[in-house]
Amino acid sequence: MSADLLDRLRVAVGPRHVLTGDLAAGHCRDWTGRFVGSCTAVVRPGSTDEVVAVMAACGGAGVPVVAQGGNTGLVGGAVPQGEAVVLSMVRLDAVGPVDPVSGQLTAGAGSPLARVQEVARGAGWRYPVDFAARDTATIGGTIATNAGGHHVVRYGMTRQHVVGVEAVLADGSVISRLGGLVKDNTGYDLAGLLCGSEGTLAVITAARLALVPDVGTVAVALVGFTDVAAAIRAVGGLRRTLPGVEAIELMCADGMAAVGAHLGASIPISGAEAYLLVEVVSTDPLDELATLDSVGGLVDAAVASDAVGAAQLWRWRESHTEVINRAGPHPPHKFDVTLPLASVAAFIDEVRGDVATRHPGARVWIFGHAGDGNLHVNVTGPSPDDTDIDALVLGMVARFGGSISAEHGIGRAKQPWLHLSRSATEIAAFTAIKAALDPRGLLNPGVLLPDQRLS
Ligand code: 2HG
Ligand code: ZN
Repeated sequence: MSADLLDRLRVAVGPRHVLTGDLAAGHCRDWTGRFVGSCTAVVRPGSTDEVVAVMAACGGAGVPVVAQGGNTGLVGGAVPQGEAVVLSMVRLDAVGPVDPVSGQLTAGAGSPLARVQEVARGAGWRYPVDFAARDTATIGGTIATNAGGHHVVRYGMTRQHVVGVEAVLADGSVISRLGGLVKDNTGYDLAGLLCGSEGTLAVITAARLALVPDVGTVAVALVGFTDVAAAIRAVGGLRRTLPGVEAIELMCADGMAAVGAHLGASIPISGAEAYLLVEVVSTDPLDELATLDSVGGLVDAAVASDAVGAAQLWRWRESHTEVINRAGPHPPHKFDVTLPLASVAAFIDEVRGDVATRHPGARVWIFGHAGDGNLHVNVTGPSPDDTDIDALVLGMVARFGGSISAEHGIGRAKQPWLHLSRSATEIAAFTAIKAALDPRGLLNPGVLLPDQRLS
């Protein structure tokens, strides 16, 4: 079967774009190294027609297809298993042009996020979805996970910016809605459905994206607080008093110390137990940030209003993922969760306490997007397959009324825990949608929902 399928794949995309063996290995593990799988081959289609041909070949052989963008996801959602074929989207990377009238552009699924941001800026617009993996993460991946990032507090998640998509369905047919109509209430919103579907319903090949005007200048403040509770209490006031606020990010003292050691730099302010990184974009961002003086629990603040200084302050936030991944002894267990904002401080106390009791050698790292109540709880120490730690943290999130995934998706990491955030009726509806669009269960099986071929 495999040799025959490989032949068909070579015909579909050209022999140079069918990778096997060592060349495919890097596509079979996630960025953290926690999730490792296997595949028959990695194929790199160069057009939507080639994606269709790959789907036909894999469908004919009954082999699963796993779409993969930059492979920067953090829940194992793009890690193939068994004999799956990885559909690497990186060659579908055409971006633009920007339509100056509507402020929209069309991007291929494999376009790096940073490239889309750059093309938008070059035309006086911005694509506001942004996060540290911007150079590698692809537009298709950000849509498949409904990515969030730093600017959600002002601009919302990826779904808010997707006007339409082109996608190949499991049977090889193509849906295409790239005309850019903002108002279009003609039935089910298929683009919206594919946002956050994690490659389980269709393969996204391109998207029409809505941009926002690139106006104002940026200023960033690193603000130190006496403790996490004070930092979280400040969030509502910051949103009310800073009309141009674009990001309110949380960091803790232990994470900042580890980042400082990694960067070989001293934290720009001292004496704080918790930090908020606050970004403002407006006509006079420094004037807005002057109001910080009156915030309760504030210890000190460092402000940057030029691009270099702002980037330096952002390094303190954006380096967390890399530093934690190196902390060892194993890749971290990553819990991207949302809590009701009022419960964030109590949750952090309890999760640190319970992990210390049940896993004495483990370290808990917490940072995230305070403006959205989105915490990135990382635990290092437990081995990759230790599910007790997953049960502990995610169970606690559910008890606090939170969600077990804020912005990374469910993937493989949280598939067994979906019931903590979704009712049996909701999961039944998900299963019915999956069965309707992918009746043979060949699209990313085992991600988000159980592998239906096994039931
Ligand atoms: C971020 O906000 C990303 O930096 C990664 O969502 C979070 O590494 C993480 O846990
Ligand atoms: Zn994040």
